[in-house]
Amino acid sequence: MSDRAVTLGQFVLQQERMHPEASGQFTSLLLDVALAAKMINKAVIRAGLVDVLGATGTTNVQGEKVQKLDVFAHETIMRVLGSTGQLAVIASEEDEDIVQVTDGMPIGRYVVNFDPLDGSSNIDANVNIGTIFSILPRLTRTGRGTHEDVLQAGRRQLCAGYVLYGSSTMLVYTTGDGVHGFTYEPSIGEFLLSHPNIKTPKRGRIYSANEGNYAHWSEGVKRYVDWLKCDDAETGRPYSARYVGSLVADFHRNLLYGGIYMYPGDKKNPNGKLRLLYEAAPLAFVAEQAGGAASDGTRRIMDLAPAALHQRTPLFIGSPENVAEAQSFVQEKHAGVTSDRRTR
Ligand code: AHM
Ligand code: MG
Repeated sequence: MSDRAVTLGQFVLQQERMHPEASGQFTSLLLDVALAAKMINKAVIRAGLVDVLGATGTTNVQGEKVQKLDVFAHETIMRVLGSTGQLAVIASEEDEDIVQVTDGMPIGRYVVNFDPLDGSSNIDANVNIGTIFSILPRLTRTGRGTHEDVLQAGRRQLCAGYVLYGSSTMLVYTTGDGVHGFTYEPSIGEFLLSHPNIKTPKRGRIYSANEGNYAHWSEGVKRYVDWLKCDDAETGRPYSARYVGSLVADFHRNLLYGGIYMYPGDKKNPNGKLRLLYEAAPLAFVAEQAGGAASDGTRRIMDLAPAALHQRTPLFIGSPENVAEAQSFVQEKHAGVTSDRRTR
């Protein structure tokens, strides 16, 4: 590790010099994402103070309108990215339809899909939440961007990443050349390189799932989770359960420590809960670039071609050996634990 602090801006310029095929336009788009992240971070860290500082109804003491944080995050990203002239179209988890560039504004070559504030159930409890983003090249050639531009398979992504609002705020991204993490230093307003070239362990001893859904899971998923809890010296089981309930937080911890996050389909929701475009595909790009894997149980997430904007997908993501094991259970190729050894 060098003893010089490197800002996100310096780092992306340096990367651009090493990879001249990356255009300056694209670099500044990534910096715009970082700018929106700083604005959202400012709101997130003050969220608990809204009542203390005397908000009345929907207005705070400065007479400003108090918005729900997820709406604020959505509008901030739209405002920052929507006016740069670099985008053809934007899609957000918070918007039912795509958002095209306003009439009269310059139209760019890129598409951004994002989840403005993921982990919504944790917002009011001061628990980690995140922003997830995915940048794609547009497919159509002229005019404003369309659904076709937004609905592209994950492997077409140029850049993807997330911002984690936590004990420190971090921005982690990949452009297909490794995964790099930056920690926000609020006193200078910069993201500083803190985790260059992140590699995830081949196998980890953490599993993250909402086990409250156990009764609705398929036999394969039940057997897999039962198996994770059995004693086995060779694979280091039983594994530890860790579940924040914010995908970005659970994913980030497992990326660093190794392990698997899963949100399988179940009897009620065969495609699970998570969205392919805004959650699964961008994190799959990051996972793979860190040496990990991401699957829907049978297929690679990056190969899934979305048919609808808010399409959901089952997700198994993390260390490659763990994900491969999960797949073999889901596909019923692994017998797992016999019924008398089942934990329930
Ligand atoms: P959200 O986009 O409404 O926040 O939903 C996605 C979140 C993920 O962050 C998290 O992993 C998952 O939903 C938690 O779901 P559950 O509460 O069913 O465990
Ligand atoms: Mg979400």
